[in-house]
Amino acid sequence: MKKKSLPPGLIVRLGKFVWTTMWQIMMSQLAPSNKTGDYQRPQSQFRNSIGDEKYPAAANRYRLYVGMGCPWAHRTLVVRALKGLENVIDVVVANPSSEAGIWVLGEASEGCQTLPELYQKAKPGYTGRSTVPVLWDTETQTIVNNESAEIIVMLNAQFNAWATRSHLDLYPKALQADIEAWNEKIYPAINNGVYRCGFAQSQEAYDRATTELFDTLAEIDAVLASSRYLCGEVVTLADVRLFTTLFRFDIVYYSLFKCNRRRIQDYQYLGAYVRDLYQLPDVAPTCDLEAVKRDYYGNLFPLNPGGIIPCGPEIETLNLPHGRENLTASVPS
Ligand SMILES: N[C@@H](CCC(=O)N[C@@H](CS)C(=O)NCC(=O)O)C(=O)O
Repeated sequence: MKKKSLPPGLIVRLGKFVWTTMWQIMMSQLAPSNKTGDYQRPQSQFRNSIGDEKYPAAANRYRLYVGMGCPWAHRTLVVRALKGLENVIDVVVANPSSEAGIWVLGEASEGCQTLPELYQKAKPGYTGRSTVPVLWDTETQTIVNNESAEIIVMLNAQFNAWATRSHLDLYPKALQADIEAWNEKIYPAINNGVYRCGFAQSQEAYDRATTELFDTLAEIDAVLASSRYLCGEVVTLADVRLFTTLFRFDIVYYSLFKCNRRRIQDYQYLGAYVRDLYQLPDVAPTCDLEAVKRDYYGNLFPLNPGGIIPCGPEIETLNLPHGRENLTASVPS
């Protein structure tokens, strides 16, 4: 006897409806968006500073909690490396748990196993997101700051008494206006822009984000034709902030976030610029290809439900000569 089955059109319609509804619910958890479907990143809530009366600069008092896949946390690791603060500020690495959707500490720390526990310890009843990076004060047992843009300014200036590269100023007074102008352009269009592409919940939001992203990359590529770094001859925090996004671009944003008009290594100047930054002293060890792939492909379920981690790309090309030395002479040594 012939088995009765549902008409195929109905199965497809039902499947699509259930799948799309689930996708929208999960996306709104993962990525809060505004009315037009644009991704909006929540504000960081701990905004104190090293140098305040409560948090004086000191060696081996403050600690960073980071995730190796995270571009925001990566900024803090790059500045710590460039300044030579490895023996001054300790690092605890957290890993994302795909089941629980939280950061789990690689080693128990301050009596906590997870990042949400650490946030609760800092502020009982805290209801915001528990994000990396975190700058932690071991003395008062609290979070000093959880905003990467501010943490890197502190790491650049407040620990020079102990830094092995204290002479390197990544945020010099004379360039601050220029650096801030770049930051204002690069954050929405590139740093957060790639997330706006990947987390877009409508075609219009995606189109807007990709247009802005690739227009800004083209603009920067043109500047880098004659300028070694964004603000001229010296590497600054603006470059660090751009670098951690560009390092991930061809690895995950190009494919997973659909930023696939062009790869960074296909740009005439941006490709070499990324190699230049990657090859600065002590920066390469902060770049963890496997963690980036694992953290993005393994944990953003609505974007990659099968959890398959792709085999590529190969990134050995980052070690190839960049040929940008002739643009200037001043590189941190
Ligand atoms: N504004 C923050 C953003 C940090 C951030 O969004 N970190 C992500 C990892 S890449 C995170 O920890 N997300 C966990 C969550 O949102 O629950 C910064 O730049 O420090």
